[in-house]
Amino acid sequence: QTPDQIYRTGYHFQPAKYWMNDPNGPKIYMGIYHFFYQYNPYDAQAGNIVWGHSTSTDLVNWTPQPPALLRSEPYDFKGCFSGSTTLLSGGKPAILYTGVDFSDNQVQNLAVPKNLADPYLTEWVKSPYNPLIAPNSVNKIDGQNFRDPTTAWLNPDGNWRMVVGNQQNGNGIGLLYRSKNFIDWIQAENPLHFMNNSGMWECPDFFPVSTISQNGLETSTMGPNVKHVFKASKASTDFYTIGTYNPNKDIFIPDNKSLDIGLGFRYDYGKFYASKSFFDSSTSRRILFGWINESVNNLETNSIRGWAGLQGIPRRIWLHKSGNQLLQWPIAEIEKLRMNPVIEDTTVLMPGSVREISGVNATQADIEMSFSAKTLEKAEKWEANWTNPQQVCSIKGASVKGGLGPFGLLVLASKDMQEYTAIFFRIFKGNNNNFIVLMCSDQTRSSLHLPSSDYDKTTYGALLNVDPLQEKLSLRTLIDHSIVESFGGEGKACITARVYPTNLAVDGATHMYVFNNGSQSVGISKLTAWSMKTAQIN
Ligand code: DQQ
Repeated sequence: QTPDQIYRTGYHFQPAKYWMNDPNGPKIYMGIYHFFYQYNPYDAQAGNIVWGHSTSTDLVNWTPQPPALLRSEPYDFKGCFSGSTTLLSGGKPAILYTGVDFSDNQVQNLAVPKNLADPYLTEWVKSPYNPLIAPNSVNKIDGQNFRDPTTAWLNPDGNWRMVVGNQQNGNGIGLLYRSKNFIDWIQAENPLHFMNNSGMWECPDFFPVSTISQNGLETSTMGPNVKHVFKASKASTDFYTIGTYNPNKDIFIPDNKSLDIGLGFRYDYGKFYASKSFFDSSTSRRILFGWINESVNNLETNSIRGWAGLQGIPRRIWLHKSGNQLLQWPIAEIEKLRMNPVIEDTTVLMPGSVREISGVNATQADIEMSFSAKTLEKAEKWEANWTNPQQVCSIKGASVKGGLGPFGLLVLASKDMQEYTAIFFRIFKGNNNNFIVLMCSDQTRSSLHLPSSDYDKTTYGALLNVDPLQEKLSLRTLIDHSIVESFGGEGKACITARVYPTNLAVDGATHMYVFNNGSQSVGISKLTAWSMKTAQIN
């Protein structure tokens, strides 16, 4: 392995080579999972974008297929940008995608399988009616900001609906369209959702969630016990908001205005963008894919490596029983890659202690654990001016001595612990006798041999809605060479980081530790760490 290939992952999705960005149109058809992605077939940089395509029977191992959409027509000659698939009547798949035309305008197009009897859907045919929707002098849509059609849903009035991302005067907008035949689309008077001053909304996603079950719902499901989720991607972040969709009035109203797009929950507080969900009818789950980009701004590096961009482990998503937020968890199938578990019984992490978890392949692993504190006496005070958890994580990194925490994991660490990526919690006292739980992923001691000028080493942070007096504080972390993907509080907050550890180059030089830098001891219950097998990916 050349030094640069050591960062290639073992069980995260990526093409055999070159550049990948957004996930597009995941779905299941005739028992086969299909995954499409924004792909540059010539280079490890963004550009020449087509729809790459792979298939799978388990969402873990993937077989490459020929690209589904190439740049071939005047309406998509400059790029086949993001979009979605919809299963039409009789389960027939259809792709809606954005084409960048000869004049650099973004237009919406349709493609359908050439042969519906082929479960691998290797060939796609572009509609003779393309472009279906284009900016013009009547609709006055800005052709630079008009892209990424959602999966369509069937309204009780018998017409399809779908949303296209847009921006007008700096306001983020989800334009709503209606169609009877999936070809003629009429713009609704009002957008499905918008937010002033929120910038271009890329890759919108709109789907129902059940209020009474963890099962996913087919995208057109409406009625009692159903809420809707609207997601928009902006400023390198995927924001979602939960609310009510009224199909008669065609409006979506968030339950809580203060948790609207840009203000409230994010799918991930690290690297995870342009995500797309789909309903897996074979297992009744809603599953989410998201793009994890590189941390490097130096384009030469991507070229030398010959690849750039990964997908997060597909996540099952469902509504938390509070109805306030979603929960996310790596799909269960990934657990079949687990081997040689190292199990630690309940232990206490004394103040200032560090303990190695040995016997695990520390470059390709899956760890689950939970922490508990007997008393919260030493919890520090949460300052009133701390409004941004990410900032608090930056001020109070893993190496800062605290009260209750920081405690957590040091992964992709060197033996001397000069280099590591730290995922940790910290519990603070709020003003109303409440507790505030902070989850952080600290990259300041990661990728030590690489300059911060070229590498993004941002520290990430999120607040976790967990009551440490009543509940255990769980952490699951997936480590895969250059990815650290963490799920806190049973999936209430996720943080994904990309790092390029120095020590990975040396066999067996990578280590993993649990640590407690607080002045109060914490208990660890149920720590299990597995080495992960390598999946067959493309
Ligand atoms: N990536 C695509 C666009 C989308 C953006 C182009 C989001 O369709 O808006 O590759 O990352």
